[in-house]
Amino acid sequence: MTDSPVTQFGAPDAPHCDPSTARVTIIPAPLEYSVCYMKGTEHGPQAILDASSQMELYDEELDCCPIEVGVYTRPALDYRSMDHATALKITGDAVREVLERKQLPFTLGGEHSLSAPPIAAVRNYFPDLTVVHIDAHGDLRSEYEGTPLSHASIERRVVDMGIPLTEIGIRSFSPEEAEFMQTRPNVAVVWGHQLARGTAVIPWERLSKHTYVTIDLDAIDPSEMPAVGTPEPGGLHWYQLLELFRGICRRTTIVGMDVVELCPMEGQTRADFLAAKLVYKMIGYRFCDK
Ligand SMILES: [Mn+2]
Repeated sequence: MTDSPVTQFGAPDAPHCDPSTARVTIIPAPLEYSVCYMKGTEHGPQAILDASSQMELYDEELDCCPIEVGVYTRPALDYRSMDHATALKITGDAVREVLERKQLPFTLGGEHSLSAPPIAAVRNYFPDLTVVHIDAHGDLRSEYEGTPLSHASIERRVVDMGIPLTEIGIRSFSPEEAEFMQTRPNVAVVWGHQLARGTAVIPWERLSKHTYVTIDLDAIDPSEMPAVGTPEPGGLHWYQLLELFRGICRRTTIVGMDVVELCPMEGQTRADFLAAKLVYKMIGYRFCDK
């Protein structure tokens, strides 16, 4: 363990973090404005970076070191003394810079509301974009607690952008969201209970050539991922999530992704480590799966 905070994902054994040659840029986004239950997700990105320094960098499943594709971690976005809308704007700007360098933007949250600007930025580059949203919650409210920028409305903003949306792992849905689904928006939902019972059919045909994947860590079962602001029972398990993500990688090109809502808890380093390892597995499947 080092005392100083880790600044590069996978450090200290990560020599492959040159920003000019990297294929992935990690964007730490410690955003926390509209959190409604457990607070602390602003510390999520740093906890992931810290835990990443404890990972082995060889992937036994892929028989390679995914870090070698080049993974640069830019300095964390600084939201201090900024309102929520401005914070979202600079998040989108950061993603745009990464896209201009022809790299994959990988944002680490922070609360889920941060996903909207990256998705909008990526869609500007890839107009056929579809979004896969892996989460316990539908996040389809038109607004929540008085703001349309809320983490609980993030996927509604995706629908507003006219982007086809596929939600997976959902097991917490409000009456408003159920009513919204009756309007037949361009949204498909794979429920948590269907995954648990083995009756889920993933609508792969909805994926276009280019896909953005957003993973809210509360999609994972709280027994494995306790450190989230709004835990829900009955979630995905580690290998189930990996298989799902790998399946997406095999059918479409992922051009942007994020992992959000880690809310580090005292004594729950397993959760930080799971998040870090998930990020690394995602990079591996995206770039190294033959
Ligand atoms: Mn959620």
